[in-house]
Amino acid sequence: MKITDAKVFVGGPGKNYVTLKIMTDQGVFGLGDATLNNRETLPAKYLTDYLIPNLIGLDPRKSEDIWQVFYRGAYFRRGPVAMAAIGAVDMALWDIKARLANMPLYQLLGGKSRDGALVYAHAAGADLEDLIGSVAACVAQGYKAVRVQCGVPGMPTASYATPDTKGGTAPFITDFSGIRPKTEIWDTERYMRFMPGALAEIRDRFGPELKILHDVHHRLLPREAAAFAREVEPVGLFWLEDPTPAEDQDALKLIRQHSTTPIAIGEVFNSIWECNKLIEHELIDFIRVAVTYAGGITHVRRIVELAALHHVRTGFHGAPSHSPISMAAQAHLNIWAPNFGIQEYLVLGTPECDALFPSDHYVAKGMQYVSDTPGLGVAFDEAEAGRYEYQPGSHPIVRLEDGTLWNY
Ligand code: CS2
Ligand code: MG
Repeated sequence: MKITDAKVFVGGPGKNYVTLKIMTDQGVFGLGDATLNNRETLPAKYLTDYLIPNLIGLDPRKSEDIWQVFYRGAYFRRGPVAMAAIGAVDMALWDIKARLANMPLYQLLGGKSRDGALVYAHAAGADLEDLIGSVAACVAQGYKAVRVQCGVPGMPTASYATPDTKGGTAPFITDFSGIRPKTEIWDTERYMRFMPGALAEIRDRFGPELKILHDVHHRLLPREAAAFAREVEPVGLFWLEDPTPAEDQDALKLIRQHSTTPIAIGEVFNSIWECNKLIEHELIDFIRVAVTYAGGITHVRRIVELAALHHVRTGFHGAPSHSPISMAAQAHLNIWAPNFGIQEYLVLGTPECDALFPSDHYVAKGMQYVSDTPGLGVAFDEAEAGRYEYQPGSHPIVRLEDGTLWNY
């Protein structure tokens, strides 16, 4: 069996999804997602210029060897661009393998460990009252877990993932007015004074059953993060996400020494080498990697297996930047992983997105259910894809009031 051709499509409804399709001489094909938010053309180029020419003629069933060749053979290893491109190839090869076996992917991983996988929705408000309305809307839809982000009084501009005005919807991160980023202003002191009380108020309003998550988005220094995690302990958060940047894996020790608030980290990691210490030293509770830019199913499964040895549960990234293809790959991992925790899930299901990526996976009452369609269980309508093209966009950057660049 041989790979005969592969194509890359960039575009989609409101997002630049990077979709890979690998064809074989037996008519079976596979799909992968290489979307890297606001850098989408780069994994696409890595695929067309290097990986695809090297794939032609290979046996698509050798997914492990192909992964090793692309990872080690590059000499310069890792990084989000290469790992997103390798990840897309890997997903497509697993899709082919499972289609050949005539089984849904989760059967090849070890079968179902649960009927449905818990997901969390996003709630956001320009102020606390606005946020309470947004949380209530999620609860009314049956979500059992909600990430809450709130505008901070006196903060010079709306901060991460909060709407500028009341009643607004939380903005998608990408600004499609161009590739030059807008600037948000951040003030740690205002945030630290306000947010613990806001989280406590959400707990009071919605009671003990609701799983409350909060994303600090790398904005605090390790000492501030430790103080914050300790202060919010009475709220009983499901998790506190990215309290401080984790490039310095040892910095997380300080948080652990001062607090038992569960910590979730990893959405920006591309490999096991960025989280092995966090996992082995049990400094986090949830690992947030994504199959897209952490090297696909082959590599993320390795991270999940390491995490399982250390009581670290999964909480894969699921921002709307991921296409339904990688969300499906994650859904199969979630339904199998013995150490599954939760899945971030943003309603992708616009009619346009469903038309481009038809699938029978679904979310009901805050749980995700995986279809038994062989493979990843997602199709790709190439005629629909022809309606879209790449739109340049950017993430904001963050500065302090005096102009110092800060962490987005
Ligand atoms: C966020 C992301 O979902 C999350 O937890 O941190 O939305 C993140 O801002 C984007 O993926 C950046 O591209
Ligand atoms: Mg996050």
